Amino acid sequence: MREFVLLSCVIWACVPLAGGSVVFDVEEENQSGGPTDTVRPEILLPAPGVWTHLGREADRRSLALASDPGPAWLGDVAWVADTDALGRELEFVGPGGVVVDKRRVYASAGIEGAFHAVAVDRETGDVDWTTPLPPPAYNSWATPAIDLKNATVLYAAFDALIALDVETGAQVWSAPAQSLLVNASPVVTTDLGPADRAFITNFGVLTPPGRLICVNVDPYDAALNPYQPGDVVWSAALSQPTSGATPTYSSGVVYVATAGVLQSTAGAIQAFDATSTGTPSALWTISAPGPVKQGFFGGVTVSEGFVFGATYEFYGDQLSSLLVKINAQTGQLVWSAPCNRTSSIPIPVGGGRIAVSTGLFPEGEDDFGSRPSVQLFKDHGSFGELLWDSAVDTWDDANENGELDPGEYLAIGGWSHQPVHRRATGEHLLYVGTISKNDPQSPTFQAYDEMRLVDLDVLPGAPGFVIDAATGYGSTPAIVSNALFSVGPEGLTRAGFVGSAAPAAGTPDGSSPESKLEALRRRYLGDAAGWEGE
Ligand SMILES: [Ca+2]
Ligand SMILES: [Ca+2]
Repeated sequence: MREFVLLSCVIWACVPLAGGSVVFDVEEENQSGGPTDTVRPEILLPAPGVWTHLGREADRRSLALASDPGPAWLGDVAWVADTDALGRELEFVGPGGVVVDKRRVYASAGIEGAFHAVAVDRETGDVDWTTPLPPPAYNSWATPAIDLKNATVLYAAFDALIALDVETGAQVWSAPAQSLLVNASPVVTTDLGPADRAFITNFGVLTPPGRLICVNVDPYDAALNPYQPGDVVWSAALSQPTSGATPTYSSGVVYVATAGVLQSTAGAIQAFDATSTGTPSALWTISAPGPVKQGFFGGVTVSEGFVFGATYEFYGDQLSSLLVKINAQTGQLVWSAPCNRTSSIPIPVGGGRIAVSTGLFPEGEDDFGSRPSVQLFKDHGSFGELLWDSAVDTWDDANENGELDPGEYLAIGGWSHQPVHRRATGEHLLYVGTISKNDPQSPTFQAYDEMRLVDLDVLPGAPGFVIDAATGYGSTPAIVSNALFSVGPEGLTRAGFVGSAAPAAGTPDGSSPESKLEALRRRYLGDAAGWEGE
């Protein structure tokens, strides 16, 4: 079913339808036993306490800082939002992520069969407003984006990018995307002064390929920004067909990864000048390398001058696809390494390592040769090396058939999921969900239903790798302060108590060493005081 969805997206033509302050994060010593990395500055997130994009920020690094650590225990569920103010059931869009500002969580849900934007109070779980939107094309699970400066939340819905007022849900503007929008999540800039922009790619198969759409989001200024909010400033043809091509932005440049045509034309990564007022040519274009024609079905991240992306290859096993590292300035390939198929965005996790959420379960009679896993890679500068695969490295072939069967390995991650890296001194942790296996009819569109916090400095299978686990939610999380927000089968869940509702930290009795979880919980709860309502 899932393969059909992507294949149909790629092969068969579909009817065209309708600046914040810079702070520095000092990378701590490599904890993995490899060579110690030099201390280097990173441009970091402009504001704690908000999560404005898929992958948190416009550069989509999926990084939660020590000041935004997430919940102490994944089982500390503060609330589950499952009905609107009228008591109508909310059917949240399955694998999609959510975004969070200081007041609300923004998500997408069906209400009585109609697609809606939904805003939920982040402290109480009450639904503040709902706004009907055009239906998602091909069950798109795009994540919205928040334009903090203009107080709007942007939804990629059917064939338009739609901006809603964060306070009321009223439509502020709608920009035509010239074709359908499928699984691509919008990005919005905050560092272009009077001329900030939002970007989205449309869905394009065969001919014509998809397009990158540039939309003005700032107020009209005759001299500095002669566009109304919602005006399309330009749209540029991409070099290859697109499906799920989430744009990423960093330092004036927009990056897009495209799918190509299955097995015949490689996908590509392209960079465009985000400040252009005329239709720009690509600053550079690089095709996915290798003899097998690989394609990108998700986004990329930009970190320390490099672009990381990963392909989804339709055939083969845990190493059928490619993780690539590209020089963001020149577009030159630095290295590529075999990885498991995914549309997830690779996550630089410190110590010169990159984590990727990958794979899927067999569906009914179809075994795609891939299993859900987190793969961790080491960036050696000129080449990349797979350090471990959480499925393969926890596998006990109990029935001795040479296959990774259910129950024989730890199942975490999935191709349609964006984990979150939680970094603090001496710690490299990952919040990661597990792709659903509960509905064999349409698992592609189901919410993930397990969430774990794992320690990337421990080998999978070794004691302490899984620090904590919870069931009931698990789709792409957003983390602010001491809370984690994630969609699950029952609704939108907040893990992490609100303010004074947090229980006192447990006190180790001294009879046994304090567990890592207990230590984390004690520190998080101590650190978390006063975060809510900042
Ligand atoms: Ca602006
Ligand atoms: Ca087996």
